[in-house]
Amino acid sequence: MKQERSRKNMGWDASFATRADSGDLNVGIIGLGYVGLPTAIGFRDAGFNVWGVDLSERIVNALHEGTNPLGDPDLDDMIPAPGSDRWHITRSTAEATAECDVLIVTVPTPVSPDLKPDLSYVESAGRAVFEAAGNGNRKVVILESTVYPGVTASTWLPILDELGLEEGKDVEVAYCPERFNPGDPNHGVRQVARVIGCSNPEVGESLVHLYRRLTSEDVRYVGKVEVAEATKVIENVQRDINIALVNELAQIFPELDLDVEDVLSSAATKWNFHRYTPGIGVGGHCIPVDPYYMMQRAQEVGVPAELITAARAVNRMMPKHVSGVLRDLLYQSGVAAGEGRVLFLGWSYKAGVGDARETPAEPLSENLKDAGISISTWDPYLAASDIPEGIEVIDDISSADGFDMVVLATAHKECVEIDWSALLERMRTPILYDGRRVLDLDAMQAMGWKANAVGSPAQY
Ligand code: SAJ
Repeated sequence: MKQERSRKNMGWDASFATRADSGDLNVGIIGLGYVGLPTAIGFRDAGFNVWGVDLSERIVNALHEGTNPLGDPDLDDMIPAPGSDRWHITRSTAEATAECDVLIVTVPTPVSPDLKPDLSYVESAGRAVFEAAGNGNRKVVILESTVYPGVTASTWLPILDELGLEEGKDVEVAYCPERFNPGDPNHGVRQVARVIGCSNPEVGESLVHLYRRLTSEDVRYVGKVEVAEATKVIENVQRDINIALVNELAQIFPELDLDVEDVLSSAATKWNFHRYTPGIGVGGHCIPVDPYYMMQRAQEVGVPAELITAARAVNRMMPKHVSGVLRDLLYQSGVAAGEGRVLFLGWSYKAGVGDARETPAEPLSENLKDAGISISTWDPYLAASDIPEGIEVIDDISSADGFDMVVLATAHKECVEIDWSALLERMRTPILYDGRRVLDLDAMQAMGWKANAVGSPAQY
């Protein structure tokens, strides 16, 4: 087993690429969340000595016990056992910075309640690293969090000036966007292509060697930091716009007595038609967030991001649109205002993961509750504590009884595969609404459900 190097004052030098190729580097990961923890595990699995840093005592204690502190079940059996070699977990950024050649910052970049980018985590993590970087070590500091072009320079370089640190002498700064896909074992940190931006091409090219050991996919140096920053944010902007298109079509086609899924499936026979699926809304901490970064940057340079803004508005309004359709279905089926009982199958923002961040189920339920409708939910991936106050949590789907409508809010496999005929028997009113377009509506209608779905003409 390779002996861990005890060399202090680590950092970049001409041997960096060679050391990266042999795994002979100490790599620190700052922020052990949905991206940082898999990244830390990935670098350790790739043979590097890893220091993982998180401010959360809960996360650090769980990892010291060898347990998974996150809701992603894919990580359950990937957490190194206590005492594993090349695996150091600490709450101290300074300790990791002193021990590491490379510090990778994977902290959250949320948007504030007024939908402005919140860069406070990036700023504070960078400051903690730079304060401990020392002089002359050329510590490599890589930001992976999703930002917009210019954030690394505008947030970190002033700190370097304040601390009297110099790029190229005391630190090297780079940007390599995370492309981690929660709940998708085929696109983990070891199976996704990466791009690296750095103002110093020699350093940038040497970092290709570092990430080539992490992932089996393409890794390339793409030029200055801003190129890599822009790459990631537009990847998710494009996705938001594409989803907004099908969500807008899902509002138009039922008025033409057409099912949007029939039209989309037909259009998908064309070689370059990209298939997206309408839903109750767009959740998560990537797609509904990242466009605001691009919008902010465009506004700063005086170029209106009209399409990006409009698409974001369509997706953000989807839960409100769907709640109007659901209320109409209930009332048309004789359910008196203020008396309806609705069951959400799934609450998570995405199938196969236990993550309620920005889930559209929340605004949808709030709109319905405002109309006096009571909401219950069953989500096998979430704990009761993940569900907001005022929503009844069902632990066992076979106990669900007396509802007027069931909404498939998240296409978890477990939700799609429930015993639909048994549930039908226990419904007070047999209204079904497929919010993720994964059910066979004809089969459900034949079973006895009033089978409805986002983008499908109403069945009363
Ligand atoms: N959604 C739709 N219709 C679609 C696709 C998604 O309504 O056709 C909804 C989902 O239900 C969810 C939201 O959009 O509420 C986001 O879904 P997502 O599949 O984009 O999943 P995320 O948010 O986990 O996005 C991540 C992103 N990965 C990174 O940022 C590294 C995204 O870039 C990936 O493309 C995406 O995973 C993926 O491919 O699954």
